[in-house]
Amino acid sequence: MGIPEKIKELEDQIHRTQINKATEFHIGILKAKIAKLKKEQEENTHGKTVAKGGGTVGYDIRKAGDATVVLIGFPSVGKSTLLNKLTNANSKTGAYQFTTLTAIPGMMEHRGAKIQIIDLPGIIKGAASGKGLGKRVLSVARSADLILIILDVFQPQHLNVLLDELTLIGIKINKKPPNIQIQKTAVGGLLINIATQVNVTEKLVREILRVYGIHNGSITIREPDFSSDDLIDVLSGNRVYTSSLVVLNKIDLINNSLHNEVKNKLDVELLSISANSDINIDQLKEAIFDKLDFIRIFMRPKGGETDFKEPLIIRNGNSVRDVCNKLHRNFVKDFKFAQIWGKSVKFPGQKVGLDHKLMDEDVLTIVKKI
Ligand SMILES: Nc1nc2c(ncn2[C@@H]2O[C@H](COP(=O)(O)OP(=O)(O)O)[C@@H](O)[C@H]2O)c(=O)[nH]1
Ligand SMILES: [Mg+2]
Repeated sequence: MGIPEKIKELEDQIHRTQINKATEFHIGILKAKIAKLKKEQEENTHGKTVAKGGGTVGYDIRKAGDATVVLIGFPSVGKSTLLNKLTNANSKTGAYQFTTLTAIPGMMEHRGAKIQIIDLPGIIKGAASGKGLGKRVLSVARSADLILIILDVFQPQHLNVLLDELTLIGIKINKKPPNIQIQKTAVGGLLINIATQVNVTEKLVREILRVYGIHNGSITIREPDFSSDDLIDVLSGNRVYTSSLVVLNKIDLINNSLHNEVKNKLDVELLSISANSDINIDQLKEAIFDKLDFIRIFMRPKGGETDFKEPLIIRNGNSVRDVCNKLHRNFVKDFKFAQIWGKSVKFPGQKVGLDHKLMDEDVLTIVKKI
């Protein structure tokens, strides 16, 4: 039996099983087996693509700017119109489906940050399993810092389809990676440490690890709402965790009461805009900027004056190393130490290393070896 058939059989087993407390254990293991097979399948097909023509999966777009945002939505919801509105790009728009057949990047400048925005061909139900250009489109989304989900006011029901497709390709929206640490060892059996009150039994954790061939090592789970799915995600190792923003477009075409009705039905945090009538475009720029969680760093050359005029824009959580990489490719190699004045240190001028995490408005001096 091939991998697809095995997956199908396990999925059928799940469908036949009633979901309740008594079957939780059984279903957890079935899910782990499916995820493991899918991972194998993914690795196989990837290997084949490379062997065939050295081609890459996804569109060959070079990341540029301080962060990358992708526009995801069904055909004709207004993605290209919006890209043209937000950036200097000129993406073809049209009242017919599939006007955009490739990925088109543009650059948006906002509050000193350069934000790359990528317009993608529309995706439809079944995209993750290869319908239309879906798989390639979604693989671009995997590398984005923020996903803008664009909806047409007349088709709000697309939201769930899009979320499902993103999940299927391994993109977890607005979720943090589960707090689970796994350390494999060669011998010694399994040490399972569940630090939080959870519903999953140690036995299930053990069995899921076994499906993934882990028989020795230690696992620490500190995830408050831990479920067996979280563990499977970590073991699959191919999930990405991305923030997203839902944008409702074409609100120029509806009245207030219909607008409210749509918003209530969707029941998610969203921003309503009109890409071609210029409604809430500035608010959207602001929302994108906020979601990307930028911080500003002021550089001070060694022994010189701080440049407060042109801050360096980085993401919250970035380290001195990230700044070095951004400034010059040799900076990490030549790095001796850094000094910081600001919120991320205990005293002004404190010396720090490459892994030190910066905070908004830190003043930073990088001292090189030579
Ligand atoms: N009324 C209205 N039409 C829009 C709006 N945004 C886009 N459109 C129109 O919707 C059609 C599809 O737009 P396009 O940007 O090509 O959609 P895409 O396929 O998602 O890239 C075009 O005819 C646009 O002019 C909007 O905010 N309001
Ligand atoms: Mg388009």
